[in-house]
Amino acid sequence: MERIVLHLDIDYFFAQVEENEHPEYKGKPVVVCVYSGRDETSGVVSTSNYEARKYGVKSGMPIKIAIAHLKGTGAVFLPVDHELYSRISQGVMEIVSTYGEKFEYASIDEGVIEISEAAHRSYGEAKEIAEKIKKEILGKFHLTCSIGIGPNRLVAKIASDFRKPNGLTVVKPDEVGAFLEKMDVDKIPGIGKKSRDFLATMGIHVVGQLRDADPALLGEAFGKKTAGWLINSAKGIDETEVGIAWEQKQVSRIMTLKNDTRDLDGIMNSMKPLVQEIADEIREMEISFSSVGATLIDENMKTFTKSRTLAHPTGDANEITKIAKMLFAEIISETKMNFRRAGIKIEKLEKRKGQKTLGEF
Ligand code: TTP
Ligand code: MG
Ligand code: MG
Repeated sequence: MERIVLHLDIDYFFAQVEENEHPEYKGKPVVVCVYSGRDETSGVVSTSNYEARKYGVKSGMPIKIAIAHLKGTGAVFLPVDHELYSRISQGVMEIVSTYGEKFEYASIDEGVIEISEAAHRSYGEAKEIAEKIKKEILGKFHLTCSIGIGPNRLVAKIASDFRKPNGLTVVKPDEVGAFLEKMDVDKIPGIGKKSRDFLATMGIHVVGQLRDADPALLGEAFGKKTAGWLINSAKGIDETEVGIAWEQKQVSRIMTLKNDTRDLDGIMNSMKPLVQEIADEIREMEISFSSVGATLIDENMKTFTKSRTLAHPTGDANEITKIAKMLFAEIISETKMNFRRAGIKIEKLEKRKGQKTLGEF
């Protein structure tokens, strides 16, 4: 079955948040820094706004070099405020997660959702969903982001990076080949500087060349498994599912109800297969959770979300049903409309049995 996947990446995330916090910085180069504390200007650039990037400032660059690039521009240098960014990140991803069937928190400023069903397998509808998401994030958080839509996670991610800032790029299945062909090979996530340089020695610079490369030669150079992955990626093939990656901080499922309703038992009945899917993932990933959330979206597409933190982490799926029911009841009691979509999520995930928590990865 063909899928439609949407990848969202917030534009110059930390710096954009700082611009919102300090409107007086707008228009100036803004550089967010990780200070090492050795002396006043030692450390590296975390990120910068687009004004600063015009002067060649980049993530990972020593702060001293950024200062030199920006001399005389009135640039602002700030320390990172992780707590603030992570709070805003969660708010944004909460919005994103309600628009598709499966959601994955891919990084602090990236979310992936599968929208095959939400978009009725139509790329036109998928694009409308993307526009709505952008509008909601701009309205609620004053942040712009860039979105890519494609038949899988790989293509969607590359597409999200294609036009930045405030981009929206849709790549339909029959456009994948032409879309990737002329890109430098390091546009493929996972191909870093080392692989890129090595491929260059084989005369492979762009994705089309990688796609058409001799599998045997690539196998000799990279090993069979990596070679297979390289060629598949160059063809734009990626079978990985949304919502089962390691780094995710929540597992969520959402669906459209058969009829618009505010009947609690009816909603809970519809939730059974979703809870089952979440329970399967809990088992597969050997995780426990300590927060459960419920989302209802009414006839006017207004979203209501509530969540509850447990006293102790658990892996028990019955807890999900119990708490979700309570949360749905609360939302219903505080509203008057019927609901069109309903969803459940678990958060604050940890590996079970004394294994590392997800946060440590
Ligand atoms: P990115 O999405 O890579 O970058 P960005 O959001 O700043 O810019 P854009 O997406 O518009 O190109 O990273 C997200 C955040 O992660 C970024 O705002 C700061 C942080 N970060 C670092 O701290 N160090 C790094 O080297 C990178 C790449 C990002
Ligand atoms: Mg970003
Ligand atoms: Mg990012």
